Order: sequence, then structure tokens, then C-alpha cells
Amino acid sequence: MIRVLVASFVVALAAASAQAAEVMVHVGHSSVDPAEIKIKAGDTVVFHNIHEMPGGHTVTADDGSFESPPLAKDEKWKHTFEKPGTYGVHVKQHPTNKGVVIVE
Ligand SMILES: [Cu+2]
Repeated sequence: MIRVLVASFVVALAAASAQAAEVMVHVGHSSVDPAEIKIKAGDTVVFHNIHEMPGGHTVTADDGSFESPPLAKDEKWKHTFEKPGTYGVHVKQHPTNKGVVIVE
């Protein structure tokens, strides 16, 4: 009985450590918040547009490697970062709104 419990505990731990995380980043008229996050390869960032904007807000990689569709207020868009690196992002409609995603 105890052996079964230990075995299932070990399996649960392995599943938890292998599970990718989701991290929320808010974007709006004046910020990418938090402006810097650190995640692990395979994790997903959920970009949440918090402001009403004619035509929406778009999350764009500084190097052009990815871009969200225009997001309405309270709309979310997910991007999974598979490779380690430092990824600059900005809000297309407000290019000075910058953030950094550090993937370890
Ligand atoms: Cu705006």
C-alpha cells in the first residue's frame, strides 16, 4: 500500500515538473506589464489587452518573428516560446510600449 502511494507521488511530481506554465502579461495604451518576465522554454505567455482601442492592440515581436491579431478590449492571445532567448515585444500601435520575454 505504501509502495503504491510513493509510486503515485513520484509520478505526480514528474508530471508537475514537466508541465508548461502560462504567464499573463497585460498590454494597453501605455504599457506592457510586467515589462520583463522570465519563463522556461515551452511556457506560454498570455497577452491580455486591457484597453479599448479603435482597431485593437497588436502584440508584435521586435524582430517580426510573431505577431498577434488586433486584440479587442479584454481579448487574450497566447504565444508559446519554444526556444531559449531574449524576445523583445511591443504594442504595434504604441511602439514605445516595450516588454522583454526572457526564455531560459
Ligand atoms: Cu491604445
